[in-house]
Amino acid sequence: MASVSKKKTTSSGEHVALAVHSSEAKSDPPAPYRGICDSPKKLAGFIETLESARGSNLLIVIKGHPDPDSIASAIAQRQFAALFEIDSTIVFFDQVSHPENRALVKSLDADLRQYREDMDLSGFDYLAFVDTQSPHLPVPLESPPPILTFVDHHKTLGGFEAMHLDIREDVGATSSIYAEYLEHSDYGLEIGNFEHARLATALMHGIRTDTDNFLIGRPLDFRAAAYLRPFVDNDLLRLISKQSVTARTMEIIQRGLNNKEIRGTFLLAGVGFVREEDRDGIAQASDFLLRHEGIETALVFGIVNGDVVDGSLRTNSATIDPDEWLKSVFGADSAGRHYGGGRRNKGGFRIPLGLFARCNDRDALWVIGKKTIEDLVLEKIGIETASTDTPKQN
Ligand SMILES: [Mn+2]
Repeated sequence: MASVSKKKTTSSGEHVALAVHSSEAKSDPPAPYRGICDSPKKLAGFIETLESARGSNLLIVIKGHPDPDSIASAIAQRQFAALFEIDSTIVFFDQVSHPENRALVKSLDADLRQYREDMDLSGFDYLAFVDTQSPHLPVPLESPPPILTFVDHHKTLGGFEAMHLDIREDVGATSSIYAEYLEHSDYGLEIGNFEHARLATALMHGIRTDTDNFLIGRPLDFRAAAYLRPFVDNDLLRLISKQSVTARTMEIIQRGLNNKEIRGTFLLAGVGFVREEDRDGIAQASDFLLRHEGIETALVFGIVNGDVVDGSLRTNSATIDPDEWLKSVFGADSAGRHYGGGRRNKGGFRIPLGLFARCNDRDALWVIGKKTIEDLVLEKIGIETASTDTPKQN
């Protein structure tokens, strides 16, 4: 297999790394994935084009509502351009509407500019388009500069020219094409480089969303993902690819909002009965309510599956250690197992209702459960407030 791809390299005469696994690498720790380059000519053209524009300034255009694929592609284009001292501005015209995409832009610190009337788009040497079918600007320019690069995976419409044109209809995401440029050029990603990790994460997310999480991925999408994998920041990827909130979780959050009790910087909310399969909604509600203005600690609880009080604590407080705090509030069962515990800024507890689970009056059961939790928590907060905020009485 390796010899075939090596042959291809030499015959094309391009110094693009195509080799896969050399025989000696087998015994060593696994080498980073190296795939086959689909289009070494396109890659060479891309690099040459950037070189020819060295020192210029570039307007990178995202058309339509920015989505993860177009955002990641634009960032990749900007990082490539920067290697050739090309100064790039990324502009988009339609609002970043989806909350997940707004979170993406924010967490990537992507510096995308939304077009405004007073923005002057005339001073750029070149334009670059990513992840779009046509190069027509929503705001027509009087004398549009040449198109430096046009990289896309939609059905090609033709009818325009670009110094570098790379349209691949058989690829699931434009991000995959940029990943191939990274993998097979001299400008590959490096482990431990913060910017590279962010770019890899953005590209991975772009590929995932455009391929329905690889369900409709094409070969290049999988190869791109395999290449990006070791550079991806897993925490960041998790953050930006958070699934949409389900309707039932939304309802739990709403109940939390309606029933919240705030004491100082502490928020406590009982959400009533929750189905087993919606248990995660309690944690999500806690995550959400922690964002309430002025709140440092949120604790949300409910009765799950009719037989256990389940609660979730989230805190930004410097003084609350969730593990210690939950253990001291709820204590342990007769076998010495604590009802709660946690880690740095989150924790949870589960208290079985035991015999009370057989109570047919759900309203009454909730009243007892809620009162018990509230009393314990408020007592604890009361003690803490008394010991930290108010001077001790003599
Ligand atoms: Mn796309």
